[in-house]
Amino acid sequence: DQFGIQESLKRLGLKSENLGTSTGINWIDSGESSISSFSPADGALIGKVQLTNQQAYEEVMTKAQVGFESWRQVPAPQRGEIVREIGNALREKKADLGKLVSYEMGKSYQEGLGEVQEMIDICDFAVGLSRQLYGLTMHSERPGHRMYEQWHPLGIIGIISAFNFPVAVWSWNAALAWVCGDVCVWKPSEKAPLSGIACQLIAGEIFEKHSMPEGICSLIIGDYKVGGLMSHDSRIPLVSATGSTRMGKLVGQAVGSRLGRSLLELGGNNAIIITANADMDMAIRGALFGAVGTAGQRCTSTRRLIIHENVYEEVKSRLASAYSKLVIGNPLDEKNHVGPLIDKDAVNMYLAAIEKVEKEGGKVVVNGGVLTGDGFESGCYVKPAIYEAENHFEIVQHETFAPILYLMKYSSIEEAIAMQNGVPQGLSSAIMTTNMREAEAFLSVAGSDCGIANVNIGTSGAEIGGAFGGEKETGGGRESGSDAWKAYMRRQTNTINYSSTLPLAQGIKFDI
Ligand code: UN1
Repeated sequence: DQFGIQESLKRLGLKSENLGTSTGINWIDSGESSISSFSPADGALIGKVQLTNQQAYEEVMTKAQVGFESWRQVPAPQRGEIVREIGNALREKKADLGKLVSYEMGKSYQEGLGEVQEMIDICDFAVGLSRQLYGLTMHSERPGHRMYEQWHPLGIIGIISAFNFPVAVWSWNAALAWVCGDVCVWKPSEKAPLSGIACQLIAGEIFEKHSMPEGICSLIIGDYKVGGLMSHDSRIPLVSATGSTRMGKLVGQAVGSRLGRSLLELGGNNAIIITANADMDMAIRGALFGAVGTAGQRCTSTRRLIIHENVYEEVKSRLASAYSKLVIGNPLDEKNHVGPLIDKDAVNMYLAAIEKVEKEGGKVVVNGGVLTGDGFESGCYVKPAIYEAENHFEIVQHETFAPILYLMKYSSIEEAIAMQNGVPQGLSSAIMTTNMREAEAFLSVAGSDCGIANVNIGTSGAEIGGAFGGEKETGGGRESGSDAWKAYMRRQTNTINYSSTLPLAQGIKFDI
């Protein structure tokens, strides 16, 4: 146990067999079979987690309904105080949780720590927000009348999260939902369930310490079928789902058919435009981390580089030389830059994408391939690859969750922006330039159509203070900072008549 994994698991309260389904710190035995969580880092079994069935789900939902009845009555700043303590508990457990995330998901330990930091940051944000759930007041057209709006909690929030950010995405939703007065039912990815259980224990203990109802914070385990229980459940007014566009369409349609709300955070196909006026050191650094960080498994990963023809060859050769220096290996070993993909299915999708881009006419710049031998026994380690491709290629139009970067050439900024926008997804985008006209054109009404548009920063690594999400097939949802909290509340407009007559609005006369 070179990296102290077993001690971390113990400190986080994880066992080799875990019940999974829980309300607060109370486990529900569903009697179902278990799923096994294997580490893509070394292929070892980390632990087993029991699946949630319909009956266990019903138990969770009943507790959640009861929990909401009292949680909504707790003043928002007091709810914030509890979220503050959850943030502090995460500070204490940062190293252990970061290590588990790295080991279970395969991202580097540094990125595992970064993910826990995002959780701490959103807790801090939510604490402040708990005193700022502002509504507007407006002037009534009638004398002796006052109008204002207030924000009330929605109820039970269903959270479906993906393997690539197995814990942070939950926290962006849960921390906001809790200060808003909602309760949460979370289905973490079935590919990283132990990280979910660790978080459930951390938050559950804080609610328990404050004698709060267990149903404020619940966990269910399973695949899309268990997620489907939530999508179809009209007791859940909002389902927040992060994952593939395919999954998002299923969730969005199911929730929409009952006229519920969904907050969708789906695939990206993010590009960096590198102009002839770019600071080239920054452009290479930004593209490199964007494309190979998290082994290309962020929804914000850089998938396309749109490069001005005058600097195309320079970018291509500098990137190829940077790629040759990448060290691939165990994500817990801090000398390595790139860890494994999540599982063998992901490896097969990576290989299929490489085959496809070659078939469509892509030209290899840096060869990919699956690594074998010492240290790569899990079969999940792949080499980050670069191809010259065209934007209209079917594979380029598609999000492949792997480190494959496509290079393309442009000559005018308008053309570059059209290429950047010319994909079905609309999450993140960036331009590398020191030229003010280019930067402003990219940010203008005729510029990037994405939810995130950066200048001289790569496509990944959004801070929690901004609203996070994207357009088109990315699903349109916004979570995390800015006023994303409004999605977790219902707005009520109140008109109060303090006069002694009852005039009708719009000047309507109605006398008898
Ligand atoms: C995701 O990949 O689902 O902007 C989220 C980033 C991170 C979040 C990514 N803050 O790269």
